[in-house]
Amino acid sequence: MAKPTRVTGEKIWLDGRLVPFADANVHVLTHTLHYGLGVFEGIRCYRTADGRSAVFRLTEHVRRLLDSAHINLMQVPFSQEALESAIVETLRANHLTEGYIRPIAFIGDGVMGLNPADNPIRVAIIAYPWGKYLGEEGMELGIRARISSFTRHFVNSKMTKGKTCGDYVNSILAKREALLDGYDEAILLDTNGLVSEASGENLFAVRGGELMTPPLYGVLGGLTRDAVVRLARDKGIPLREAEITRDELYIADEVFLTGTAAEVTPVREIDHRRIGSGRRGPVTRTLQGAFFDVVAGRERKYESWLTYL
Ligand code: PPE
Repeated sequence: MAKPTRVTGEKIWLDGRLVPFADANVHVLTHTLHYGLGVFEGIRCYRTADGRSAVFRLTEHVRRLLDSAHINLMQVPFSQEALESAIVETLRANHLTEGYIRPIAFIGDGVMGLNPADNPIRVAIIAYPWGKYLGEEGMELGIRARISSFTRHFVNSKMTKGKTCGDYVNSILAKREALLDGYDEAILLDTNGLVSEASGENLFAVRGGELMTPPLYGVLGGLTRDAVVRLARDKGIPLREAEITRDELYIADEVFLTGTAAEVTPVREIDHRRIGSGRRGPVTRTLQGAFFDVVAGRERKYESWLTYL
């Protein structure tokens, strides 16, 4: 399991300007703090093979942030272009050549109550180093997961295409339960009892050389998921969106998770059942390798996914 490290840095972008790290504070009446209506993103910047640095799928992440805001009736007072530049500016201001970027749009203070009325929509961008989300060792050996006792929100509760702050209470309950029980990660079932996603990652399973992943309607449209789908197609690996039961995971040859933070992480065990050979399988290894080639700028075909600093 990766040990959590305290986030520090030099500057944070807040409402249009860079401020010293220690000054990026908000009032306790911040509406989002009380009710959880805010939206965020997770983006990674990588050192590329030629020694430069590039943000992975910047445009699409900012687009998803604005989509999340739109779903939640929040009007972000910055354009797509302004936010993209602000992210690059924040990385530079923190002298980061590699790291994680967390933009968040939230509702500021003013009135209380469930109607946030004219409270300001505020935006912060934080950038900081973040290593392997599920541990260095997990990337190669695979992690241990449990099926959560918590159910993923029903699609008409969650608004699955939004990355909404409050939705993550469900993920935190699942994650902490898993950690307290000695696992690395939680996999959540939906209200029909079918596999949806992990606490902060999409999920893929492999059986008989075929790749399966739960349909988009019930899960976040992960940009890493999308990258893996395309890379699988390039490699001629058959893939289908499928309704997956928990026991189909138990008998899968391979299971892996995808996410900006988790990248491509193999799962070696679920609920004390060994998955396949109990270590990173060949399909996972191929797709993980292909993913790291893309983010390192070693794949011409996907150059357009990289925004160089
Ligand atoms: N599902 C969920 C619920 C989710 O939170 C993420 C990202 C994904 C799927 C994968 O999406 P993408 O990053 O576009 O491939 N989770 C973010 C938050 C992690 C955190 O602990 O904070 C992330 O990976 O940045």
